Amino acid sequence: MNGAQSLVKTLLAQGVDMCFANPGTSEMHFLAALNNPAMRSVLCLFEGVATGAADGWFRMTDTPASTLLHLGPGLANGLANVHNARKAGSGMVNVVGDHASNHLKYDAPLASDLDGLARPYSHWLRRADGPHTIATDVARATTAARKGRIATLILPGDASWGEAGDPPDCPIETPVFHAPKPGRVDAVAKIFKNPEGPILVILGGRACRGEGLQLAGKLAAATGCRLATQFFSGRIERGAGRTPLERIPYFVAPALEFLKEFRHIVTVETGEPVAFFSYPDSPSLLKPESCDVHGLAEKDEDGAAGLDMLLDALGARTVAPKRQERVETPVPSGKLDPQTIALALAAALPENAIVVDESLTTGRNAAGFTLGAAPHDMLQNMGGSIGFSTPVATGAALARPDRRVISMTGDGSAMYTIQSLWTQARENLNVTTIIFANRAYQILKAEYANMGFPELGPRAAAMMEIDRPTLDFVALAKGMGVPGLKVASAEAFFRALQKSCAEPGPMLIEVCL
Ligand SMILES: Cc1ncc(C[n+]2csc(CCOP(=O)(O)OP(=O)(O)O)c2C)c(N)n1
Repeated sequence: MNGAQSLVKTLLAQGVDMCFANPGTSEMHFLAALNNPAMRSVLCLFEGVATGAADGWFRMTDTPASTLLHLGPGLANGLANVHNARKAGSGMVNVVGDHASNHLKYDAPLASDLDGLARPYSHWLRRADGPHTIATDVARATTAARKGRIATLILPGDASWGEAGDPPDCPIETPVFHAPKPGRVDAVAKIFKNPEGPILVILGGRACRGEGLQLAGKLAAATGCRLATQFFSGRIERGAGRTPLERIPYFVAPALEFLKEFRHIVTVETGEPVAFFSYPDSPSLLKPESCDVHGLAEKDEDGAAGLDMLLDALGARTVAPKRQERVETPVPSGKLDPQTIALALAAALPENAIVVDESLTTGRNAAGFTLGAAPHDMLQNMGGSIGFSTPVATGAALARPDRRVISMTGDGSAMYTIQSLWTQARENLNVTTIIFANRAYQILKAEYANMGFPELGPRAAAMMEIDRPTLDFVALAKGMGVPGLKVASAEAFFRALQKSCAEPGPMLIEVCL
């Protein structure tokens, strides 16, 4: 058994059976080892698709995927979506091939400071010493990744092709998220007993779904506190029957307005709300000065356990949770605008869809319209690096082939990682890609004004308009094997959505705005 075979065998033994790959010469032994039928390998035509797909996979399985990346440049191409995954707490095991150790000193064309590139983005980083230690390296990497961390294993050619012997048995270590200390819970319970004003509980991480969400629903029902998320969340379970969560607005002025009434903010697996960007004469922290922030559970703690302890302290464990009613949305008609788009989505959303949201200006304020839609999961970009939706949708669809994935993206964002469509066609994935084609980096125009510029000069405007030449997304999709439709009215959008959900496989809808 060589090092690469030992690596694949250990990944499988550790429960990692998916590899998003973009290989090169230094990974040929790894490729050969991927012939193991237990390991599913999926070719991505850009490393940012591979790392984004690994993010989507983790969000829907709570288990890491591996990626196969080619030396420093391959990793560099994938880093933007590693950044997004890191912010969302999505673990992955990046295996990055490198030159054999004795070749590095010659500074061959693809040699670079690979360790230096990987370090700031990796919670766990190791360069394999040799074939014999690869199995234990992989077991440690997967342990870190299962906890939602970025693990990067650099695999020099000689470690890959050298004799490794049988890999040792490395038991799977189940990740442990500790409950918060009782003293912290007691302090929060005191506030609920004597609040001196309204309380907002902000949920993040794993607390936005499953048990955590339900316990938060009990807390809201028992105490009348409001429940919210930050503007972006990794994965929220929402829709009819789920505990509804409000959303703190994106821009500073409406966020200040939203938060101004609260005397206390209690955070669960997240921090206090901060502005996405800083602006001249505008605050970075969004809560009012008179508001106190209390951390019930930190990001790497068990928020559900904290909420359960809090409910116990308040004697409210048996209260029925607050739940969202089903809202039947009539099919909208007429012009396409953010509201009719959101209504069409709410009307067409199938049960248990996975919505990946990079809709930017088109969908920014639309989330409220889908609160009462059929139950679904919502995945959002927590790292702000665009080119997120199409790869994450690809990974989510591979993770949950039984569910329809609705990937919503602005036309500018779509162009970063559009080749995800090719992987979706090749793997016949149930993804509906919706492109909001407003032919501009629209959000940046608003940000330009927010920075205080009264007028948009022609040269600055040209850097934010993507209308010349006109991007034909249906043609692009066709070229990658994905059927597509252009729509120009709310009814046509609804019908296209319905059609895409009724037929297996990928489809693209270009929403002409
Ligand atoms: C990697 C990266 N590069 C650049 C940006 C800056 N940026 C933020 S939004 C945006 C344009 C988004 O345009 P589009 O997806 O069409 O959405 P719209 O604003 O038109 O709704 C850009 C370039 C970014 N966030 N990430």
